[in-house]
Amino acid sequence: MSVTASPSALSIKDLVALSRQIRRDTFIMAHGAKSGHLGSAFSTVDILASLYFAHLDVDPQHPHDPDRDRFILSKGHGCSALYVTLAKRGFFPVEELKTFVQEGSRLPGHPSSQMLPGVEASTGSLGHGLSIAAGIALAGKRDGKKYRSVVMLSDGECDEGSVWEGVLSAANWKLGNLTCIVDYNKIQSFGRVSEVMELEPFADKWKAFRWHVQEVNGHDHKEILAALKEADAEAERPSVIIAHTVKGKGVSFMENTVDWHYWTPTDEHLRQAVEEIDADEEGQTRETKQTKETRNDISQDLVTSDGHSSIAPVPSFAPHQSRNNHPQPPSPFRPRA
Ligand SMILES: Cc1ncc(C[n+]2csc(CCOP(=O)(O)OP(=O)(O)O)c2C)c(N)n1
Ligand SMILES: [Mg+2]
Repeated sequence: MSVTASPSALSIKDLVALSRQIRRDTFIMAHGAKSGHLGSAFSTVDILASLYFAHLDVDPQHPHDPDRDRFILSKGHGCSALYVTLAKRGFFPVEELKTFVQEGSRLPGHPSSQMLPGVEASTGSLGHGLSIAAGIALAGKRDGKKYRSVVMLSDGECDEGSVWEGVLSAANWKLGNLTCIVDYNKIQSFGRVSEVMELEPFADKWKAFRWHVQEVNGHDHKEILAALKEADAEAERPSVIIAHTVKGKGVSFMENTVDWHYWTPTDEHLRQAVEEIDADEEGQTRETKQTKETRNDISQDLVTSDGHSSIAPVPSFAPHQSRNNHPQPPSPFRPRA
């Protein structure tokens, strides 16, 4: 293949450090833009870091290389973490993260493949990513290409009937070059998955559709990478990786809460989140030199010394506040104990 794999030999320790930076910068970016869906973004971070920095065969300098691996974030509402990951991987300038959801930006609240290099499909309307990825995999198989097609779904998205048409079709076409990751964070917009639309026995459903099934801790980079590798080895069956995750993972007040699907962070939330993430960095893992070189850290640009975001408010978005600045849900939507 002409494309180059991710920066080689990023250790698990590096990936842990990188994931923390992605969380930090995603929070800062969303705060500056007064944007929600942070819980959704945070459950995907360790998977995105593993994919883009240790697995996918992509080259940011040649984003349309016909032999590249494809990744589709079907749960497009969680795109803030994808944008930060793509920027850190070199698909577009890190500086551009400051334009998130501004008028005329290439970084809207749901990602568009027409705008930004590295975004393979325009998503946001849930239920379509798997079928798009299956179509890409089918084309690759017919053309004798070696690339893989990888897609990430959310668990609430699996309520869509179209997902199961894709599941049925992919097995029928023996798409061994297709990997589907489900971000199984157990929460959807206004409630817990088990209360809104139970998915269990989830793994058995995929098995019944003749998929190769693995379950992992979606915050354990080692497990994620091992599962991605095992999926690659499947010749005839499409693979699903059911990733058990925590919505809002990494910031204590967001973790496993329904509220943080839509809530937008205040200055105080920003201060607390950055403090927690930084404390985690000092307390747990030291960054290696390689990670530092890879990260193109935007944090210094986006945060002033008192911990506040330096992203300018977005005046042009004021008339559309309801789209990106959802009111905080009333108490009935508070998570149940
Ligand atoms: C077809 C469609 N219907 C409804 C929505 C509105 N919507 C946005 S996110 C979401 C569900 C969020 O829960 P989940 O799918 O589990 O995603 P998570 O944020 O937990 O990863 C819904 C219904 C949508 N984007 N697309
Ligand atoms: Mg969910």
